[in-house]
Amino acid sequence: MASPHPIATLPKSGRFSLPPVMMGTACEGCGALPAADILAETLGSKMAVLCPASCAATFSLSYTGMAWQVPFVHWIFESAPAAATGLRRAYDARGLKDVHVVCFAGDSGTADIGFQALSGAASRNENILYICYDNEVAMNTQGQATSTSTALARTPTTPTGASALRKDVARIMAAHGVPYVATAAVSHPEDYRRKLRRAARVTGFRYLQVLTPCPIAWGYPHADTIEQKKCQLVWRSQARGRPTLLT
Ligand SMILES: Cc1ncc(C[n+]2csc(CCOP(=O)(O)OP(=O)(O)O)c2C)c(N)n1
Ligand code: SF4
Repeated sequence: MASPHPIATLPKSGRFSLPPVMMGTACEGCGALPAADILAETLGSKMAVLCPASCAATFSLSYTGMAWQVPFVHWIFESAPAAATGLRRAYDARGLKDVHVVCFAGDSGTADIGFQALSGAASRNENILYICYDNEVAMNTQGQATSTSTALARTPTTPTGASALRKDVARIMAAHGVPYVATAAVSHPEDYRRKLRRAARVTGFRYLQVLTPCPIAWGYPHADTIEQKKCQLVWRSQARGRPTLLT
């Protein structure tokens, strides 16, 4: 049934041009869509994107087309940073050093199964931009808890509440000594844009974690994704538990 509310999250940049919600590959109000679209708009054509298995990988491709207007790789779940390393080397070997190689991965692909490859790439200071879009669950497989789930969040694998220990990947990346680490939220698009622009000026491993609400997992009306209050509330409550790194 058509929503009575306008969809605030349709891609607009022209780099991420197919409207995935209309293709039925992403849900209306998905917070990861504006995160992808703003990335495409900000970095433009000098970019190649790599997604491990996730909702983003799913809405990036369909049988009939690809949402990204730049080279795109759909990679296996556990090793996106390793694949991005190879892609970086391939571009460098061809003299295309100005092409940004970007991993766009969910929080489970980042903090859980992909963590070893992430830490390896960070330790080597690979020249890639890693973006973790954080919806705090493994949503492509129905919302299991991840190690970034909010404490006490009820999910199919944590019916009585997720662990009180939440993995702070941004701080762990900072502890690797990489040149750029930041957090953002799609409720604050200007701040996210600014951090993307800044990350684009840095050489070496860059980590940006962007909070992307998921109306299905979080259980709020689809049209509210960008509503400042909701995101801010989540953001602030997270920051209370563990100071958030904002560069
Ligand atoms: C080795 C392996 N294990 C499990 C899966 C199934 N799988 C695909 S996507 C996914 C969850 C992804 O979660 P996240 O990275 O948080 O992204 P989201 O789906 O929330 O966008 C899982 C478990 C897989 N593709 N490969
Ligand atoms: S389930 Fe959530 S994260 Fe996945 S496409 Fe739908 S809204 Fe986006």
